[in-house]
This record gives sequence, structure tokens and C-alpha cells, in this order.
Amino acid sequence: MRRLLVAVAVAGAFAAAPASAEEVVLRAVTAFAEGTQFSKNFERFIEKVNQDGKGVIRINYIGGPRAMPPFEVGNAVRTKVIDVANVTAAFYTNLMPEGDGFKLIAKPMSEQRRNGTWDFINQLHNQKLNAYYLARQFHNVPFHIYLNKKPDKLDFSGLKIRVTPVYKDIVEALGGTAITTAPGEVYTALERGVVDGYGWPISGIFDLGWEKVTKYRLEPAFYSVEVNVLVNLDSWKALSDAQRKILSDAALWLEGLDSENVAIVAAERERQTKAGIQPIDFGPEEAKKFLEKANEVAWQSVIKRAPEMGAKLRQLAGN
Ligand code: 173
Repeated sequence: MRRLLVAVAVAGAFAAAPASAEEVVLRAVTAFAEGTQFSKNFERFIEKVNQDGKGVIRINYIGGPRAMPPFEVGNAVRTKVIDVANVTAAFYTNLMPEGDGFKLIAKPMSEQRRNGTWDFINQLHNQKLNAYYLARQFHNVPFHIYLNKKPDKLDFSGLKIRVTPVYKDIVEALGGTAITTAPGEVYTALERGVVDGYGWPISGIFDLGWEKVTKYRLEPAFYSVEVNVLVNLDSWKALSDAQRKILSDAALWLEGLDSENVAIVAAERERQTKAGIQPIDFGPEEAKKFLEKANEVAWQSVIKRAPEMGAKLRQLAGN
């Protein structure tokens, strides 16, 4: 009798634990250097998932550009070489030209999730990247152009400026020569004078020591940083509801961390000033013209490459 009870208890335990309750392990890569500004919150997200998901889901953090070139991360999540990626759409516009438009959407993610923007961008990722658009970070962090030569007006003629797709159109529209490099090559390019400046967000230049090779920051700030957490769509579909919930809850938590950026942005501006980086400011009229031009050339570029989706995206962005 006693033996039978034990047998039933054991069978019951197995019945209550379906196969999908086995811990799943996802492999993750970030397109930015480990421990730096645009990887940090992703690393906190991984810690949270591993804490909340004990025995259910775990993320194995492979690392950053030392493990995989940044411009290959989007394709790696598409082909399931990795399951999870922390990457900006600027690094996978070859696969999704519409991605270049995400920098033009600066609404908080809570709003984007309510008004259909998240849904639309998720569908784009499903179709073009075989990925689920789990989270977007840094909507409230803008970009700048940093320079080592001081132009006397808002004109980049004769200047070579390091870009990604984020800045390429505006740099060229102002007469500059755009040179595309991964972030890891910026320091050397500046040091050797291969470029006279570079595009980068307001935050993060100290992470890689760029303040040592940067003289000026051009005003105004423009666009909106977007760094996305993507999950390979097959990996996503293979998860149980409980596993997906842990990722989705952690994603909302991660998007909530954007509230910290207000203080971070203010502190970074101050730190740049202390490091001797001088603002170049041609006044409010020129700033307004610059912003209008930056907005317009970027949308035109997206709409030229992706007419239908680009137009829809612009409508959702409302600018
Ligand atoms: O400059 C870049 O490498 C770039 O495009 C980017 C995008 C998002 C965050 C940081 C940098």
C-alpha cells in the first residue's frame, strides 16, 4: 500500500510538470561593447530574467562585439545563430530599410504599445527578420554630431564624418563625406584623422575614451536612440506561455528603465563640458532649420527605400 502511494505521488508530480516546464536556455548577444551605455540595461534585463525565470528560462549571455561583429547581429538573430539580440535597427537596415525610420519615433514605449506602433514594428520584424520585437530602449536619448574641426556655418563641406545609417542622410545633405564604421573603429579613425567627426548619442562617449579625441559637440541634439531586444521568432514560438510571460514582463520593466535617461543625459552633457568638449551652436533659427532638414531627409530616405511601410511608419510617428 505504502509503495503504491509513493508511485501515485511520483506519477502525479510528473503529470503536473509538462515537458515545456523544462528550463529553456536562450543564447544572447549585444551589438554594443559589454558593460557600456547601450548594453548596460540589456545586461540588467538578463539578470532579471535569470532571477525571475529560475528553473523555467535562462539567458546565456555570450557577449558583445568581441563575440560577433555588430553589423551581423541582426542576421544572426534572423538565422537563429543566436536567440536574443540587443541591437539598433541602424545595424540591420540591409535586411529592413524601414528600420532607419525608428529613430524618428520618440514617443514613450507605453504610448507606442497603445497606439499600434509596437504592433506594426513587431510585424515588420516578424516578416523581415524572423524575429519578435520584444522591447525598445532609449527613446528619450538623442544623437549629436561630434567634430574636431569647427565649421563657420551649418555646412559639412570638406568634412569626413563617421556615420551609421542614423546620420548618413543628414551628413550628406549638409555636404559632408559619410564614412560608415562600427563603434569599435571610431577611436582609431579619430586618432589617425581618418575622420573629422562622428555621429553618436549624447551619452556613452566616455565608455570608449572618445573624449580624448573629441573637441566639439554640434548643437542641436536630434532624433531618438533606438536599441531593440529581439528574439528569434522560432525560438519565441517554441516557448511556453510561462516562459514568454517572464520575457514580456522583463521587457516592460526594461522599457521602464528609460526614465533613468533624463538624469543620465544631463550628467553626460555636464561631464562632456568638464572634459573640455565645447558646444558649437549657431542659434535657434539655424537649429530649427537643421532639425527640419534632419527629419525630412531621413523620412525621404526611408520612404524611397520602402514606400508603403515608410509612409505608414511616418503616420504613426506623427512628424
Ligand atoms: O552611432 C552608432 O553606432 C549608432 O547608430 C548607434 C545607435 C544606437 C545607439 C548608439 C549608437
